Amino acid sequence: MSSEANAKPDFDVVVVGAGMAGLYMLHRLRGEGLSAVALESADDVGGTWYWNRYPGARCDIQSLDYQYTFDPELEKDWEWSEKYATQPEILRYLQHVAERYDLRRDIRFETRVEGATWDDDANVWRIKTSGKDGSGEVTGRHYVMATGCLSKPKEPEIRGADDFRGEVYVTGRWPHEGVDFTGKKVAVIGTGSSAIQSIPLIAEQAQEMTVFQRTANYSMPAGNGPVPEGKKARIAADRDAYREEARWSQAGVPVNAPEEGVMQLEEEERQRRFERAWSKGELMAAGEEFNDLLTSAESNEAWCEYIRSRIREVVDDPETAELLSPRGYHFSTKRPCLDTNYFQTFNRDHVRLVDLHAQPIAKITENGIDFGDESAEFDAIVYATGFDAMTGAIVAVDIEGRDGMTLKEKWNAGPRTYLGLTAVGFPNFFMVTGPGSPSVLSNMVISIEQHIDWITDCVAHLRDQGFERIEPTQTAEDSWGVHVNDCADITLFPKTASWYMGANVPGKPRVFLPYVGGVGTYREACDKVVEDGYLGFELSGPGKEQCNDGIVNRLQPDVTMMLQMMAEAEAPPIESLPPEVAREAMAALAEMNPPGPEVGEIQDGTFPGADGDLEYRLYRPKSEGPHAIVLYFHGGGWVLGSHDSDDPLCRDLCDRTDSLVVSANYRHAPEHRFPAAPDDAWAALQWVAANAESLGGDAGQLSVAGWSAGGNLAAGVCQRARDEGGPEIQGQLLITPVTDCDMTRASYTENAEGYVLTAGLMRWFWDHYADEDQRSDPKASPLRAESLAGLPPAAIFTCEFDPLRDEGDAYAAALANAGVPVQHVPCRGHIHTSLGAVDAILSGASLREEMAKALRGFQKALATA
Ligand code: NA7
Repeated sequence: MSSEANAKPDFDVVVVGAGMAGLYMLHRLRGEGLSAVALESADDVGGTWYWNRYPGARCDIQSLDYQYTFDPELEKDWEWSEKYATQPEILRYLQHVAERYDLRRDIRFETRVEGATWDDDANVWRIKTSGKDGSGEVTGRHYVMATGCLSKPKEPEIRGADDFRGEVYVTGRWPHEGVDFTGKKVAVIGTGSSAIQSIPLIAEQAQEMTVFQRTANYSMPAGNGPVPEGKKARIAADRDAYREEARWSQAGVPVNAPEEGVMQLEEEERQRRFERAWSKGELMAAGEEFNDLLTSAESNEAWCEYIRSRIREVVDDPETAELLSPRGYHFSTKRPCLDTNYFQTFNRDHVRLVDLHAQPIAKITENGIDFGDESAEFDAIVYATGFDAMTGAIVAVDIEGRDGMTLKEKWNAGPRTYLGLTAVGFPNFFMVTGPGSPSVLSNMVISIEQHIDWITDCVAHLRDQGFERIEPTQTAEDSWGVHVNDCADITLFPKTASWYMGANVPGKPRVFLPYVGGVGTYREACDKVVEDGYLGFELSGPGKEQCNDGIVNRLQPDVTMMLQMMAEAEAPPIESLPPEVAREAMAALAEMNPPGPEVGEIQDGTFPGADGDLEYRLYRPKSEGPHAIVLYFHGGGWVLGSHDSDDPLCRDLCDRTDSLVVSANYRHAPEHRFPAAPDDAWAALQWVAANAESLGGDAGQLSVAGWSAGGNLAAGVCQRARDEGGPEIQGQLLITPVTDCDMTRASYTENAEGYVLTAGLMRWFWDHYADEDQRSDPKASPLRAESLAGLPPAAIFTCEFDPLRDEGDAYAAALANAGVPVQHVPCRGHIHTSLGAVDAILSGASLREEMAKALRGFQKALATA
């Protein structure tokens, strides 16, 4: 399309939608002196709350939280009548907002957007509309889709749906005049949130009601009633603090952060908390009691079973109760619900539940529904079958970007965005609560306000700085996608075929759509992007260009969380402590770690070190022996640590490899400086090899492993065994090992501070451990060995944010050069301490499995040799 360069568009911003997002967008833009129009297909404001007028439609975030927070005066002005407001009340609220801020004058109602095309010469969006005023075109410098996450109802996808001659209703497009079901035979298809809210009320009127259920849902009693006084008082006491807490919370509502997981609690306490969560009537109540519902399948299942027990209590017929009991997916991985008398409704004689797994719908006929071997007649069918969530409404409009590609084409294999706000190829285009942002996993109002504020500030900044366009870089978009997946992958969410995964719409790519890292973390990322001069964006305008390319979140999400917790604890740096105090601190830290998996047996004992007895701990698998043996050396810079500090990792390796793990201690510096540790490690190797059988192991299947300084010792014993003709070692697993005393490598500078193991701490370790002139001895710096040829196969794990990264990489490269089979695993987004943090750093779990695989591989090599 050609056009006059830099033509002045009709508006600074064209917004699609006049729901909760569109209204606030208009208000903010006006405040910044930016011209804007909102295009809305409905004849009034309200969005979701305009369309979803089915009986029983309510919010299920408390009204005191589910409201705008941008203006304290607006809050003072409005009183909610219930804990969970009904759709009519929320719609009235939004109409009140539209009036209060005189927003309607900037909204074109009954105007549908047919398509939008970016004019790359003029830097404007050309938006084609149709509607009550005929078809037309509006141009805008910026184009904002404020179309909502759940606004495009999903097609029924049931054969014969068009044949039915009776009344047809879709919950998401309910008639404004309401529906009277009195005396009617009604079918409801679907048992999601909309169905669960509407079924009890439709049943009040209907003569007969049949509910067709494909998947039972986890639903808790809403306990609706007057606005809770406690919450009201809390907000009244310090409104600003409360709202600010919401903005930085996990889900946009201030909640208590629990410290315990479900299974950590005694049965009685667990039950007490289950009951408290159940009776609270809040979606997030269980999350306030337990910290691992979204990460531990076992914990989640315990809560699910509790919910099932409550369903059984309510539903009279045991078979119906069982059918209504959700199974086969984790709580919260599909949107859970709050209800009022939902399960009780199935005790009514005129209400029937059909299990679609046992009796699938064959087709819809003129008069009713054929399912299983039955044919039933209905006067009305209600589709409560959900939405083409998060992306549906956005790609429903043909949005054509810079290179003629549509957003739909770009998202063919799943949505790709930067921050869930913008997309490469689509300059000056913004999505409110788009895929890749917290959106549906949060209190939408808080997320909407955050996005609108960000977009408005951005557009104002561009104007003030003389920029005409903004577009994210490919690096930024790609790495945001990686980060969104990293966050999802440590939760149970991706295990369930839900609409969060796009799984409810046939043919839709299976991609986890929202950002699960939390509202606060997300806000921090968005703020950082701005603070860093629009990191990851290209900005340009007449005579000027700017691009601060980069990545906003490079650490694994749980590593970030761990670092934040450590920063909050404000513990003194280890290198500032005397060794004995540092050891106590490390032991205390180890006590706080999750214990790691159960193994068959654990035995403590002593073995003869190079200069006196030393302790070891043996981990025996549950299976029958004899087992392959892994001799393990703990980390701690030759100064700290013990078989206790690395206990969870040893359990994990034992469990995953089905090998006997012997964690052998060694003397520590500064009391016993170099070469005490390598001498003890050597003694341990000989002792284990000589006593393999009596330990229950197979001497022919002996590998060594170690983390950090322990990796250094493991590498060292491999060299010595080679040089001294045995014992034979099948393989070496080196986890972020120390391999060299050279502290000038780039990783020492890049990761000098902020990632637990600091450059200063490494210096402290070396100073305690070895004299300068001893450090280049291969026993201290295995990388400096004259030759690395003939060493056992190695698996080397190095972490991106570790001062030791480069020397681990160098050792892997040097071994490979020397002809040693090497598996080198660079661990993206990890720090020195993350791999051993079993059950604490869940993003390390797949890497721990890789380690185990490597160890098993060493054994297999022998078996097939
Ligand atoms: P949901 O939560 O997507 O629920 C839709 C329901 O309809 C769900 O039980 C589906 O079963 C069922 N469904 C969908 N398609 C079919 C077909 N073809 N046959 C039978 N059953 C079907 O949408 P809602 O409107 O209830 O709630 C949406 C959100 O709005 C809610 O989470 C809140 O955030 C507000 P399935 O589970 O896919 O097996």
